[in-house]
Amino acid sequence: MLNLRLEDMDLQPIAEKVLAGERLDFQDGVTLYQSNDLLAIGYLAHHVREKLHGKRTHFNVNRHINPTNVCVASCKLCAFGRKPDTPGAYTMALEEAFRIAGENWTEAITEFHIVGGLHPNLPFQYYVDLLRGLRERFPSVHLKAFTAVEIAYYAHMTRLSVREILEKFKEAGLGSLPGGGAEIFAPAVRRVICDHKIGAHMWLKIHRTAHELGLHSTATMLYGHIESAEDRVDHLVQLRDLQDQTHGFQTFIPLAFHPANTELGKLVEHAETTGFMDLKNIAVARLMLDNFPHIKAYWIMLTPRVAQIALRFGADDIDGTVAEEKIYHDAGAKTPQVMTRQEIMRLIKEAGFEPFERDTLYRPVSRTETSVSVQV
Ligand code: V47
Repeated sequence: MLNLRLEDMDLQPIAEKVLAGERLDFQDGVTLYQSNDLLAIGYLAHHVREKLHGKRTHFNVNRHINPTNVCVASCKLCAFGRKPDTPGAYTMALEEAFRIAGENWTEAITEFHIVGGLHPNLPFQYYVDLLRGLRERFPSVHLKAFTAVEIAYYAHMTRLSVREILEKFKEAGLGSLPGGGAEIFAPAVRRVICDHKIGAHMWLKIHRTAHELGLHSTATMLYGHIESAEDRVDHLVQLRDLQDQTHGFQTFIPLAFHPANTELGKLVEHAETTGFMDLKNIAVARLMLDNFPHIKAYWIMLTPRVAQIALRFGADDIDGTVAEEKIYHDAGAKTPQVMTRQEIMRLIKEAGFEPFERDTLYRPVSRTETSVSVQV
């Protein structure tokens, strides 16, 4: 029996379910979001995290590559996308992308995380060649690339099916899909924050298809703008339902909305999310997503300080070294753009956990001074 003191007695039946290993329902999710008893919620989430992973805390050595910020969509939530030929718009030549991929190669990277805008003129072959070229040059690096939104756009551009696009990418070296573009599934919110993006049905269909093809993926949720507690719970439950069917999601990453330089920032009453809200989202996710192996505290978005505390609120993953993050920094993030392995391990150890370097598929990575290998 846990030594849990509740201040909010509405949490009592939820605590009993969690301790008995029972699934929480929609109303439980709303109750958790409405409660201010953060320590009790965190305690329960930590209980689940410890049952799954003990003290193990995952991280990886990765690099973000954003080949273009040119984007035909005008999502109010985004500060990254630019219209073609406007100030700040860029598109990397393939050779440039390959050069950036290999820049400052001081620690062997195990993952490239590749996402970009919806460019109106880049041919589909550019993306295939990007994957193929990276695989040839960096054969040991896992390519986690293209959100469901990008996949849907390439299918629309080429008139190929989503499955065909994914098959072509897989053949060129795609290893898994990142979780971006999910935002909040509720249509009324989506209409305001990302009007031109695919809807929930399509986002989920693309991840389902990826899972059917043997690709793993991650899932995100953007919170802290105009969404309600019910919208967040609906989002989590839709992800949980798909996961029950495919088991293809590895990780869930709650993403805090950063308002600077965005249209949505002007519509939102408050400024940035608070530490309280960030920790609550991590903990509620751990409690609701009982079939997701991992919950990630993305330090770029949370700050290293809050991400470290999130490890006691249900998170078992802190993302990676990242290198050159653009999406959040265009939206005003004050965090550094890179952390070293040593810095990440210090954060984890200081909080009483054991750092566990993983590859994208959560297999252990071992390093010596001169080499890196993944245990399969
Ligand atoms: O889809 C865009 C979000 C996402 C803003 O898969 C914003 O492991 C806050 O998905 N404020 C892209 N959020 C990043 C992403 C991600 C990050 C880390 C790890 C993984 C993973 C995926 O960033 C977008 C959108 O939801 N975003 N603009 C903004 N102003």
